[in-house]
Amino acid sequence: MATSGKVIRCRAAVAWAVGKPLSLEEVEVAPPKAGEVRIKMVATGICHTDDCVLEGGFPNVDFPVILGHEGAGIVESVGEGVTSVKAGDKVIPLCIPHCGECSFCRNPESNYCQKCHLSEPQNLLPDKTSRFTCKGKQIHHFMWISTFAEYTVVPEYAVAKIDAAAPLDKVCLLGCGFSTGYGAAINAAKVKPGSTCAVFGLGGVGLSTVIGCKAAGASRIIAVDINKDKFAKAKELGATDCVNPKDFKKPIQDVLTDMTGHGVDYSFEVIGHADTMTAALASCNMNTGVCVMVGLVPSGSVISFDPLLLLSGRTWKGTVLGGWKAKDCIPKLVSSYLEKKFNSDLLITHTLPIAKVNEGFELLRAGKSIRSVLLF
Ligand code: PAD
Ligand code: ZN
Repeated sequence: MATSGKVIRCRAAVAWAVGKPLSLEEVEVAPPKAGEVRIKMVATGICHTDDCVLEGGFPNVDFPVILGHEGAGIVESVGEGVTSVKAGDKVIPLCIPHCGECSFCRNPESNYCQKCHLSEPQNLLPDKTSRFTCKGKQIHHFMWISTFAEYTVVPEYAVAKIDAAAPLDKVCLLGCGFSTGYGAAINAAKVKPGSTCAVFGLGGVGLSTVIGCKAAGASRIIAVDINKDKFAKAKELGATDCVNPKDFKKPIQDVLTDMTGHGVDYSFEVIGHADTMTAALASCNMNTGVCVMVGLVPSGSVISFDPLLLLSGRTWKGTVLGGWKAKDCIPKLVSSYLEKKFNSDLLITHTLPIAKVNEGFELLRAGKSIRSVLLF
C-alpha cells in the first residue's frame, strides 16, 4: 500500500487525563516494527471497561492514552517476520493476546496468555515504545490495541484474521463484549441444558451472557438489573424472568433463593461491584452452584465474604474474554455469527461517527445504550 513504511496522520480519540472527556485529535501513527501489524480501524464498540479507565480504576494505564479494545478493521501493512496476517486482511485486534508459546497458552484449559495486561503493562508496545504521537507528545497504547484510532499498531499475537465476508461494523463486538459474556456461560460456567441461571447486570456483556445461557439450553434465565429499561431486550434475548433488586426489601440473593428453592445452578456477576459479587455468589445453590465473576471491580477493591458460602461446595471463579483462546476462537465466533448461530446485532443500539465518542460514553453511563458502535 502507498502508506506502507510511512508515518500516517489520522484521527484518534485521545484521553489526556482521568475524568476528562476524550478529545478528537490528529495523531501520527508510526509504521509497524518487526512482529507488529498496522491496522486501519473500521468500527469500534464502547465497553464499560474503557469507562473504568476514565474513572481511574484500571491497573497499568498511563495517560495520555488512546483507549478502545473492541474493534474490527483491515490490515494496512505488516512489520518484518509477520506471517499470520497480511495487508488487506479483515481482522479483529485481541484485547487478550494469544502468544501460543507461554505455558498458559499451551494449556488447553486456559485462555489467559502470560503476555496479558493484568500481568504485564500494555501501555507501550512490547519493545517499550509507542507508535502514537500527538502535538509532539508520546501517547500511550491501551491493552496493546487502542481501537479508538483510525490507524493502530498491535503485536502480531494480539490480532486475528477473520472471514472476508464479515461486516466489520457488526463483528467488532466479538472483540470483547459479546465474546466475553457468551463465553462466560459456555466456557467458564459450562451451563448445562435444563439448568437455572441468574445474570446480574444487563449491559452488552451481561446480555451476551443471557444469549450464551439460552444457547447452552438453560430452561430458566433470571435477568437482574436496577434499570428496568433493560428488561425488554433481556426477554427478547432469552431471559424468562426479570428482577429489579429495588423492588424488594430483602437482599436479592434471598429473592432468587425464594424464586428457585435452593438458589440457581449458575450465577454471573456482570456489573463490577464488590457487593453484587458476593450477592451473586450467595444466589447460586450451596452445593453444586457455580458463580462466575465477569465484571471488573476498580483496581485495589477488596471483598469480604463468609467462607461457609464455599465450604458446602459452591464454586466461585472469574473469566477474561469468556475463556476463548483469542487468536483461534475469535475467527471461529465470527464464522458462527455469519452462520447465524447467534445474533449479536441486537446488542447494537447506537451507531455514531468517531467524532461523537463522548456522546457514546454518556449514553452508556445513562443506561440508554447497550452498545454504541463508532465508525471511522
Ligand atoms: P454496562 O455498564 O453496559 O452494564 C452494566 C449493567 O449493570 C447496567 O445495565 C446497570 O444498570 C447494571 N447495574 C449497575 N448496578 C447494578 C446493581 N447494583 N444491581 C444490578 N444491576 C446493576 O457494562 P458492560 O456490559 O459493558 O460491562 C459489564 C462489566 O463487565 C463491566 O464491569 C466491564 O468492565 C466487565 C467486562 N469484563 C470483561 C472480562 O473479560 N472479564 C470483558 C469486558 C467487560
Ligand atoms: Zn501466551
